[in-house]
Amino acid sequence: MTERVILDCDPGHDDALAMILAAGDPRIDLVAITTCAGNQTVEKVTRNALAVCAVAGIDVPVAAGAAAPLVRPQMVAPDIHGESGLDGPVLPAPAREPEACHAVDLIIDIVMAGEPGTINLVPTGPLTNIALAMSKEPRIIERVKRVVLMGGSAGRGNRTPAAEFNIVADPEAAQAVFAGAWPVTMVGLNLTHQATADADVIARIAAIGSPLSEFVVEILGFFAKTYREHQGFDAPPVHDLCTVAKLADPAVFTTRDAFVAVELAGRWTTGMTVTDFGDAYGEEHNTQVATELDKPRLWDMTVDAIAALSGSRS
Ligand code: PIR
Ligand code: CA
Repeated sequence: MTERVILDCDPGHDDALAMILAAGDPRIDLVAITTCAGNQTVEKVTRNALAVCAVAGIDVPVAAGAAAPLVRPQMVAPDIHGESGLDGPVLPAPAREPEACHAVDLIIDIVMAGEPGTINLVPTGPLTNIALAMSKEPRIIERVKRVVLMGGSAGRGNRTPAAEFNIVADPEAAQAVFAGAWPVTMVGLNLTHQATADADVIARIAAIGSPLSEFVVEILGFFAKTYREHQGFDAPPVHDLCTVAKLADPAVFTTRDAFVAVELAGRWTTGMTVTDFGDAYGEEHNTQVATELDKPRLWDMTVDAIAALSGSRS
């Protein structure tokens, strides 16, 4: 059985890896890619998504979405992802045009046209498109199989001490998604900081020896540099990749149920994903929170996916 996925992303170095795994892993049926302003403007991240599709031979609809958060001013991340949002490799010309429709409408159409309980939403950027889709067509909430999102943290943040970028970039949207009556998996920094692309992994990818593997090595090279300079990491954590990996193989990380809410009114903590594994607030546990990563499993499937899209075997 394959998992049907709509990937809602803001590529983004780790988003690009998520796209590649979603397209290259036989256990995932990538139905569409939608984009949201986040790491860069929606124009830039949509262009980047199309460029990744061209390099990787990904042939699915790509629709551009929200250009700005629901209520707050826009926040981008050029320190980590560069001015283009995907600095490092030379980006090829897009091989296809974006869809004429808005990402929100594409999400609604696909979910409403599919059998109930068959479509997974995988957001790897701010949650603006997902929140807009929920309010425009609330019936998607009971039809979606699961939301597996990269965002938040059960511990510290990265944009601020309390908050992770994707959540603090549009906290009102994130709160709506966590509060929705659908199954949510939070793949937060407490998990994704375990998912580093170490030297051995980069050597395995390079050994595939294809234009795509070279592209991935260049992506990881740039990401490694900014993560070293700005976050003090020895190797870059490939956050977004972990969401798709979970749907390909649930054994890739463990989860614990918790109540998660997004702080919307904090003086210093806005965008924090307050995670109650116990019963401190007396609230029903609404989220499966990612906890322990099986890192070899993550990289084995990722190397295999890159090799599969390269037309060779690893
Ligand atoms: C990564 C991101 C944004 C800011 C930093 N410092 C690092 C992007 C990644 O694409 C990922 O989806 C998420 N946001 C991690 O915070
Ligand atoms: Ca992202």
